[in-house]
Amino acid sequence: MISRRNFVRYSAFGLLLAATPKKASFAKGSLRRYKFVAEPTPHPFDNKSIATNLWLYNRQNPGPLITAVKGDTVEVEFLNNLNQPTTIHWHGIRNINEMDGVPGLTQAAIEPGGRFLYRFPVKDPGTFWYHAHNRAWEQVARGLYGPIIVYDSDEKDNGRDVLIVADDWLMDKDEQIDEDSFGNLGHWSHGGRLGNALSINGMFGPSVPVPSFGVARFRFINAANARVLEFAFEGRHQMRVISVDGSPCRNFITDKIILGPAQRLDVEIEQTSDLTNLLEISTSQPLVAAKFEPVISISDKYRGVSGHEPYYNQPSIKNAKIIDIHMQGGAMGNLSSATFNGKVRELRDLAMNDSKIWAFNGEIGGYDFTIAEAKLQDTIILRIWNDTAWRHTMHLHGHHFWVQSREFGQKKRQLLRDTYLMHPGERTELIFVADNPGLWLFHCHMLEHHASGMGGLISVA
Ligand SMILES: [Cu+2]
Repeated sequence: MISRRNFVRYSAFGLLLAATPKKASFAKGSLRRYKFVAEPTPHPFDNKSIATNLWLYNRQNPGPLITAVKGDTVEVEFLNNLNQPTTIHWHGIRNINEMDGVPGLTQAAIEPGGRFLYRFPVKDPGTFWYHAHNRAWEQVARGLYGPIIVYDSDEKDNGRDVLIVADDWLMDKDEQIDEDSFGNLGHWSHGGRLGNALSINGMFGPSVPVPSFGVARFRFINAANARVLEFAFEGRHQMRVISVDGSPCRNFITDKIILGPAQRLDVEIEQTSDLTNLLEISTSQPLVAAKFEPVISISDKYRGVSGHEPYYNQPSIKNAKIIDIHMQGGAMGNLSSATFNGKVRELRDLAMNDSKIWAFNGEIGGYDFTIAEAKLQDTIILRIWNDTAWRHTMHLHGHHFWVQSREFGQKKRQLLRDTYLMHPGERTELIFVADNPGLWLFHCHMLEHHASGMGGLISVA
């Protein structure tokens, strides 16, 4: 297991990041146009080390920030200048199916040199992100992702939004992406490909500008392949969680947050003048993830999200359709054989010959594996048992689900999410109204787990 997190060298370099987006003051229903090019790009993570060869959108890590207002349409003219096919998935956006960016399911993969026009409405205000979805375990690990902020119609950024995009990189001794570890079965059968370097907004240990006083809203995004991150403000300042995965939640106070891969959390801090460092505390050795750089805010006005509601309330489950999902597999698991392409085979054989390690209900998942067939407007309960020795972040495309979250300590919290961090042995129910027609993926967002069998389809017709 690689747990070296060589953070000493990531001391602050005083590099200011453009952490806050440009003022958003466009009218409701605007067309928000972007042009993205994916291409190999050398990227300096700090101003000491040599550049690392990454694959990036528009030569940036994170990729360009997309901002929009609820009700807008986002358009991204995309060119693939990589040497392998790719697609872009707009994570957490309740998208139209053919814009969801899943290769071989909602569109053909975009070949090298190929173009694709993504165009879709954004219906929900909140913090979202986008990332490559072909060979995601490699393409995301090489840097292909970026943030999306959708404002509510009565909101705008006034310099009090602080974006924190966190990633976990596995680097070799030459400060390059550790390519030898791609496809490593040890990683795939354990907790995924864990890194040894933590970036915030594309930098190791950067200075992040925050308003010098008053309230601020921090938008956290975990872009890591597999690492579950935990953050606290040095001095254990209290924060108010106001939104999860782009859905306003019943606010709660905490002094630390947990974020599985692909999850987002928005928190408010009452008084930014108290802030010094952002700490990552998931290991026994807390790391300084970023230092805060006070800047004079352009405004002392701040409008919170109190009064904002999730896009739907928890539905009645009286006539719900229950789908049982028994998750098995991985190292130290109890799965000895599973069905793959219609044939029952030993797990050892599947692992060695096909890199398949995880199963739902005894079947290795894939794009031809249907978990559930729903009719439009059905209420669905995914009754899941994580019968493995590992955590998993279960992500549903095209919908958000209600869950009694056990992610934040003892108290259960009723949350509307698109990605849920499940603990080993946990049984839970993900409840949603199937109101978006199409074929949608349901999969673990530890990207190596998905590639090795932990995923399937929910059809909504
Ligand atoms: Cu998983």
